[in-house]
Amino acid sequence: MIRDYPTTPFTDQKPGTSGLRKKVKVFQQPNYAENFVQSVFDVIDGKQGATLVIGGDGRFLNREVIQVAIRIAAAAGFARAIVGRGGILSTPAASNLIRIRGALGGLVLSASHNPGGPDEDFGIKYNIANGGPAPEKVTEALHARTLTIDRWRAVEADDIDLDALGEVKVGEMIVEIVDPVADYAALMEKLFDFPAIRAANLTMAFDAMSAVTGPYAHDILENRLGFAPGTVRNGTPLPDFGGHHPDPNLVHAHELYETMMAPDAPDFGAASDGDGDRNLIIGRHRFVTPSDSLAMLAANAHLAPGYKDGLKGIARSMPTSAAADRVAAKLGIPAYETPTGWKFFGNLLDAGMATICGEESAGTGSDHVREKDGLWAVLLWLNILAATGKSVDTIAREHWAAYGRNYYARHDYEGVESDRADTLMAELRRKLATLPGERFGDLEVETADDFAYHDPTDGSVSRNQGVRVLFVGGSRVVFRLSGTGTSGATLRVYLERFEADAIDGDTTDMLADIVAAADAIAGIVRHTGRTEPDVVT
Ligand code: VG1
Ligand code: CO
Repeated sequence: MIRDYPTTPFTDQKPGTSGLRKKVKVFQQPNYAENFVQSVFDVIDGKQGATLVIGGDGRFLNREVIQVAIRIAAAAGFARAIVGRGGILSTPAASNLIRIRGALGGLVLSASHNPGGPDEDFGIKYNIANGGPAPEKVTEALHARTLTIDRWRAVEADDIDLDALGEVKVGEMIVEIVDPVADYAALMEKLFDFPAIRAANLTMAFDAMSAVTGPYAHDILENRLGFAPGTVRNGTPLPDFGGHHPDPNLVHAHELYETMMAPDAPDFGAASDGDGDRNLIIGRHRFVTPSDSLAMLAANAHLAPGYKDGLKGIARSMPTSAAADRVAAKLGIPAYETPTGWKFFGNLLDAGMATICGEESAGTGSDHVREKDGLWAVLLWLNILAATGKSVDTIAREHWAAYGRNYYARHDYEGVESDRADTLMAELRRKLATLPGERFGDLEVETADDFAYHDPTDGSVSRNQGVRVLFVGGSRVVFRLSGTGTSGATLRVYLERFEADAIDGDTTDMLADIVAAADAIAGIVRHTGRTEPDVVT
């Protein structure tokens, strides 16, 4: 029996950088999640007889929304829903399942690196048949639908047991509960040389941050690769991530950083985020910035079986440092610059134009799925360490000696009043035309613009993707507002300086004049009242 539930629109269901993210309390309003899920199904074609993948990062509300989504999917005509056991699927594992099972798409329930729990964040994202986040034309249609929706439809059925593997029927739809790890781990075994990693006898610390990668890391790192029990820390997914912020950076993964800087540090350290698509890489006594990690992975990827034939191209988001571009130039392959957010890489990957992609926010991945992939990056690093016999520190230093070093940092100003942040950006945009030629200390502005992306595969254009100010000599500052927050605005300021020879500098010292210029240009202190960023990554 299918039942119609009358509803009225919510005006705040516009997807951001990566799906719809709101406070749990917002999602708990009657009809809120239902409206969004129904709106997704209302704007996509081909549901009759199709397969849908559903899974999430295990955060508070995950199971409840999955049960509802199953009933709405059954009413929408799907023939099969594939759901991770316990409602668990990491974002890259969901992407893989969509691809290998020929699904029409998938619902990924996550607010990723945002905190979880009854007073924190929840999120829903729709991924399309290639396994990747829906592109803007889909999210725009979806948003428009949320503004007109007047009913959602669901089959009348009880909740199912999400913890029992196997198949059950909900209405006419088969729900298949699958092991969330098995297919993903098999894919990793194909891409990387597991015997070589095993034989290298490396030591490692992996912080799963009480989020979704725990079961994946236990199976892949400890069971399949033979790392010592205890290698995986915080390996059980918790609905509130143990009260922590599952964002793998030097602030929120501070304990891992301490471990890796200690005299008895293991060879390799890594962490992942809420939904398993990000990675933090820290070698023994050597932190690697995500932008550098992308460049180093690209330069050495051919050492792993999955990439032995080389790369077709490298893509990075605009705020990500240009270190990867230098690798692309040396390899004689194209480099692409896209707006922030993984959805912009999908077309390049589908077209075979890029093999490896990355973002400064600790996201790297390849054409093996259509999402960024935290454990993939960890395994590629391990494969490179095993194949070369070198330490992370040696690989980093040799890389900088060969390519020069892009000193890089991101300063985040969180919880800024939205009006003030908007005013800052508007003022900045107004003065773009007059910035070239202006001097800030020793820095002279060469060009300044508001980044617009012209997708080379489908001709679509995405404007207003961040203000970038380039200085003579290759230094740069980028300003944009976050599209993943759930309260107020977050101003992100991306700072970069290239040095061909001085590779041993201290990042803070090397960026000091650019930090000063950034404030002089944008009036950060004047607009936000903040004299220091909340988070430096
Ligand atoms: C942030 C990052 C961006 C990333 C996005 C989703 O977006 O900057 O690089 O793709 O989060 O990552 P924003 O708009 O807040 O800057 V995740 O791990 O939350 O799916
Ligand atoms: Co994430």
